[in-house]
Amino acid sequence: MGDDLPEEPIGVDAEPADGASHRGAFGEFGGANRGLIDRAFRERIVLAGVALGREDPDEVDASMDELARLVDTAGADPVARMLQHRDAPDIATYVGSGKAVEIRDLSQQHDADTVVFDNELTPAQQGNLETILKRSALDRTAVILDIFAQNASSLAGRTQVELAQLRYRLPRLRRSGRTFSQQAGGIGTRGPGETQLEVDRRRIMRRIRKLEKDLVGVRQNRATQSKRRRRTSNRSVAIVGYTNAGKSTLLNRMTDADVLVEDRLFATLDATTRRLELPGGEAVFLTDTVGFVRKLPHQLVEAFRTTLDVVVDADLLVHVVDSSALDPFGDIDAVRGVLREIGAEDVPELYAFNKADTDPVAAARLAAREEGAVAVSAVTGEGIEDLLAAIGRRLRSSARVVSLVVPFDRGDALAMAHREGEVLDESSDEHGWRLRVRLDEGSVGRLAEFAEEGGGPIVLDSP
Ligand SMILES: Nc1nc2c(ncn2[C@@H]2O[C@H](COP(=O)(O)OP(=O)(O)OP(=O)(O)O)[C@@H](O)[C@H]2O)c(=O)[nH]1
Ligand SMILES: [Mg+2]
Repeated sequence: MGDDLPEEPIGVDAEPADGASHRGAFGEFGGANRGLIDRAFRERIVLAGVALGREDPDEVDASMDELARLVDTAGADPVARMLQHRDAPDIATYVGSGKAVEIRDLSQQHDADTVVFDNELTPAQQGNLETILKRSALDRTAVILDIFAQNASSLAGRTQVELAQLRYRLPRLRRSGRTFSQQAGGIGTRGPGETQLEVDRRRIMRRIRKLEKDLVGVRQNRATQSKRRRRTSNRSVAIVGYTNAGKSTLLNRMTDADVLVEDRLFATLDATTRRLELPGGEAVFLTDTVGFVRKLPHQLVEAFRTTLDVVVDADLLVHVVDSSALDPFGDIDAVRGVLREIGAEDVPELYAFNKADTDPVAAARLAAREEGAVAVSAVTGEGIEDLLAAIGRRLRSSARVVSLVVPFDRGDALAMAHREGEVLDESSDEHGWRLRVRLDEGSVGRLAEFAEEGGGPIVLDSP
């Protein structure tokens, strides 16, 4: 057993702190087997947002629309929304306290169990709001975590989601004042005079440490796999984009991958890699991975580092955009924001404006605006040949990531690698300095003698 928690769900039976009798269980964390939301019935949810200072009203609207989709995906019904304009958030309650009372009345009118805020709430704000609203107050982060928890299927995916959930829960323990298990801890964990809260907190911290340790192992395995791939001369292309843009459909269309496609946010949480042959005969590794949204919670991005490594290390990103979306440029900005956050902003990017079958004019117009972009339909196959050709062209002209081993007496070569390339990773062992560097073809040629020799089997990620 070691550090493992017992399997019983966490906090399901606890009464709401204020004793209010609402049906909603949305807001309760249920551990690995249970999401945030009670799907025994569709909870009714009021959406609340704050437009701060000079925020663009269209963007605020787009963000609220997206929140409505997120709530729907999580399995609940958005029944009303309320927006407040403020210069700055209220420290205690995010919205003004008068507004909070209005939101309570609106929730009563609509018989809503829960209010979801479009902005990240501090644990204190969440607690204060629940006291005023007399029902659960959640934020966007909690909803996204809930969807992720429902969709995670692989071990790595589940581990990453649980880690993000627990990190979210930890500072919120005090607020709830709820005991999350009568049998917490067991022998040896409950010292004299120790409160349930401390026991809960210690258990969660122990579990977090265990998950972090597991992820280090997963990450090392992935790194070994990607290193083996890199030893073949095949280059690595990652499909990125807004959730539901058609990334998995595109991977399936271009390779024989059999990745789950669904009209649902965050259908994919794991990375799947397949070999793809370009028209010139050159082979590349193509990877499909998790999609992004606006205001993707930082702790989730942090927790998904393992899955997102492949994006950071790619030679080229194919950025898939749903051309029939309401605000494709807002989607693009959201994706670029996450790419910056994970340190992938310098990886060359090729736009694929997808779903051209639904709106060919919009797709063509969007593709015309971005250098080298292609309009495609992953469903009909239209434009795919152009996309393959574009990938080949971009790879030939762009920098690639290579592994170098530079002997200690070749400081000049080390300096050259730093000067001409972007060093992603540097360490040393008995053979010399080991680097992973992004270099253009000219520099690859100049440093060719230091390229790491390789062999070994190529291991593909399991689907
Ligand atoms: N009409 C049309 N629908 C498409 C196209 N590509 C994908 N779709 C649909 O869009 C929805 C989402 O497709 P996915 O491939 O699952 O999208 P994704 O980007 O992988 O989404 P996540 O994994 O959830 O982030 C599905 O209903 C697809 O059938 C396309 O070219 N045309
Ligand atoms: Mg997908």
